[in-house]
Amino acid sequence: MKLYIAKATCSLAVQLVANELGLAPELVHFDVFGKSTSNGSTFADVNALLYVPALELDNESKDVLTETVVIASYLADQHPASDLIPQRGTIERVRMDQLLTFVATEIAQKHIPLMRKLMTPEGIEFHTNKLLSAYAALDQRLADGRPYLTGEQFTVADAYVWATMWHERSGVKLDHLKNLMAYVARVEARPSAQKALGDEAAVVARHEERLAA
Ligand SMILES: N[C@@H](CCC(=O)N[C@@H](CS)C(=O)NCC(=O)O)C(=O)O
Repeated sequence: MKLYIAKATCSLAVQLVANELGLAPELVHFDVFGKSTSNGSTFADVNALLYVPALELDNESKDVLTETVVIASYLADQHPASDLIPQRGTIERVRMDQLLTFVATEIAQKHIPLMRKLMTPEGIEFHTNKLLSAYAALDQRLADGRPYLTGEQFTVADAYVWATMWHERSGVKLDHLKNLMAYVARVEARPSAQKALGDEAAVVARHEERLAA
């Protein structure tokens, strides 16, 4: 499989999930600003909408999956024994899909215009308050001392929240959310997260070398 990623973005969630599962997709870096890729391919041929993550499967038709929630869920569903996601059709799965959609829409997509400095002062205030409420809801979930968002078990939702902790780039202050910050450090300490960061840095460096050559 080929996983298209960008530096410090939601694609880290998919990398982390792949690492938890012991998968080793080939990583291709897409520069979201310069639009080039680390292997010289044209990213528009992979995802015409020009965003990551995108996962090219190994099947005959080389299907490409997009959307962080879909890719992370697909990989976890292929390996049910990993317990990274509840089984489809259960109420636990519905709750998980609810949580993943919440992270995608109320966190990840609220950050992006803030990080890119695209907003009016009113827009900044609106998105900042939305993010504060969303993160406070996660902090509240963790207030009973559970290690991960749904309890003892690490899941794809934890991977996604960790990958979208962009509050510093967005200028959103979260230091008061002690449960959340301790939880994020716990996720980041997992070998799968550390490997994701190291692999990302390596492919970004290879891409930069290629551009400089
Ligand atoms: N709906 C997509 C959005 C993914 C997305 O926003 N990706 C960002 C990085 S986190 C990106 O590649 N942005 C480049 C762009 O939109 O130009 C998802 O949830 O996966």
